[in-house]
Amino acid sequence: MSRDEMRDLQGKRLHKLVSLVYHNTPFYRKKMQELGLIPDDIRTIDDIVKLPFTTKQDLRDNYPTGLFASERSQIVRMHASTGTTGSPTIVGYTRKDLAIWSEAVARCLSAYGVTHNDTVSVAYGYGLFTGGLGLHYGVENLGATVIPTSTGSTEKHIKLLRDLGVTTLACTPSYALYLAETISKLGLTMKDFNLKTGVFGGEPWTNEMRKEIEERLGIKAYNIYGLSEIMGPGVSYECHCQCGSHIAEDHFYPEIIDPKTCEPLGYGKQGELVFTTLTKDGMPLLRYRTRDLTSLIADKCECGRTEVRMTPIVGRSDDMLIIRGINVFPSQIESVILEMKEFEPLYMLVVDRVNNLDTLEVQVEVKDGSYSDDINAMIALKNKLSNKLKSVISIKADVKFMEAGQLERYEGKSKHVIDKRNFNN
Ligand code: DLL
Repeated sequence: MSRDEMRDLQGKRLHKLVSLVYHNTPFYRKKMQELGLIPDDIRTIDDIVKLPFTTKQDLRDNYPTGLFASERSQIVRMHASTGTTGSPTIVGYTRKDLAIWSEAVARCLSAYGVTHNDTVSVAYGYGLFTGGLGLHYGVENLGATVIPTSTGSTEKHIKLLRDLGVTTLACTPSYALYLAETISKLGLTMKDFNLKTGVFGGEPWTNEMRKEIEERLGIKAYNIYGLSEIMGPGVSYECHCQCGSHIAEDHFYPEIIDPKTCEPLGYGKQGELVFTTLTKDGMPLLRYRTRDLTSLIADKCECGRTEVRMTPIVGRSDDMLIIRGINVFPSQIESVILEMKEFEPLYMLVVDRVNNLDTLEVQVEVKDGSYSDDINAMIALKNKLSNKLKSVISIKADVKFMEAGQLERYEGKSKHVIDKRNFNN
C-alpha cells in the first residue's frame, strides 16, 4: 500500500474510532468535550493531534474496565499487566480484536519466514501476560504447529525442542541465551536440533545480544515488539532486512512526542512512542503514551513493505524496569522493604546483566535492634525479604545487607536504581 493510501485508510479508521469512544467511553467523551471536540472534527489522520493523550495513570484511575468501549457480553478475553500499586492494568478483547491480534502476529511470523511447515515453541509465559497466548494464536492462524511450552522447566523444554524438531523459538532474548547455555551444559550441540528462527521480544535487547544468540543457537533472531495496553506482541516486527521494526500501522497508528512537552516530533527524531488503536473495539485507546523511547523511519524498506519502522527501544521515560522480561517498579520493592520493621526505610537497586541474564541486587540496611551476631538469624532474615520480594515482583532478587550508614542519604530527590545494563547500542 502506498503511503497516501495508508494515510487515507488510517484517517477513515480514526474517524470511526473516535465516534466509538465518544459514544461508548465516558472517559473519552468527557476529555473530548473539555477540548470542545465532536467526532466529526476528526476526519483525516492529520487531525489526530487534536485528540487527548491517554496515560497508564488513566488506566489505573479507570480500573478495572472503565475504558472498555464494548458491552461486557462482547468481551471474550481479558489480560492484565503489573502495576505499581498492586492494581494491575486490565485489557479486554472482543472476538474481532482477537482475530486481528492473531492475524497481526501471523503477519510478523510470515515476515520472519515462518510457514505452515514450521513448528513453533512458545516459551513466553501463558496466563495474564500477553506473550504466551498472543504468540500462540498467531502461530495457529498462520497454520504452523504450536507447542505451548510456556515458562518453567528448561530441561523438559530442550527435550521437546529436540524430539519434536522445533524450527522456531519464541521467548525473551535473555531466556534464549539461558537455553543456549543449558543446551551446552547438557553436552548437546545445535546439530541435535532443527532450530532456524527466533522470535524475541518483551524486553529491550541489543545487536550484540542478537549476535550472541544467533551464534550460540545457530538461528536467525528477529525482534517482536508490543505492549498489553495496545494489544500484546505483534505491534511491530522485523523483516529479513533487520533495519528497524515494521509497525502494523493499519491497526496501530504511531507518533513520536517529546515526553516533557508532548509536542509531536518528526520522523527520525527520538522521543516517546505513542499509539492509537485504529481497529480495536474492546478497549480502544487514543494516543496512548507507551513511555518507550525510540524514533520512526518512514522510507520504504528494501523488503518492499511500506509500513513505518521503529528503531530499537533505547529506554523508558518513566521508572519502570524490565528485568528478565518482567515489569518491575522500584515502588513495589519499596513497599515490601518499608513494610518490614527490621529494615531502615532505604534501599538501592542494582540491575545488571551477567552472562546475558538480568540480575537484581537489593541493598538494604538492617536496623540496629534487628541486627544479630547469629549468622543463621541473618540468613533467615535475608530469605524472608527475598521471598516477600519474589511474591510481589515475580523474580528472585539477591538481597545484600549493607553496613549501617552505607546507603546514601539524600536531601532532595533520592536515587533508587543503578542500571548497569546498556541498551543504547
Ligand atoms: O511485553 C508484550 C510482548 C510479549 C512483546 C512478548 C513481545 C513479546 P507488556 O508486558 O505490557 O507486554 O510490556 C510492554 O515491554 O512497553 C516495552 O517497554 C517492552 N518491550 C516489549 N517488547 C519489546 C521489544 C509485552 N521487542 C513493554 N524491545 C513495552 C524492547 C520491548 N522493549
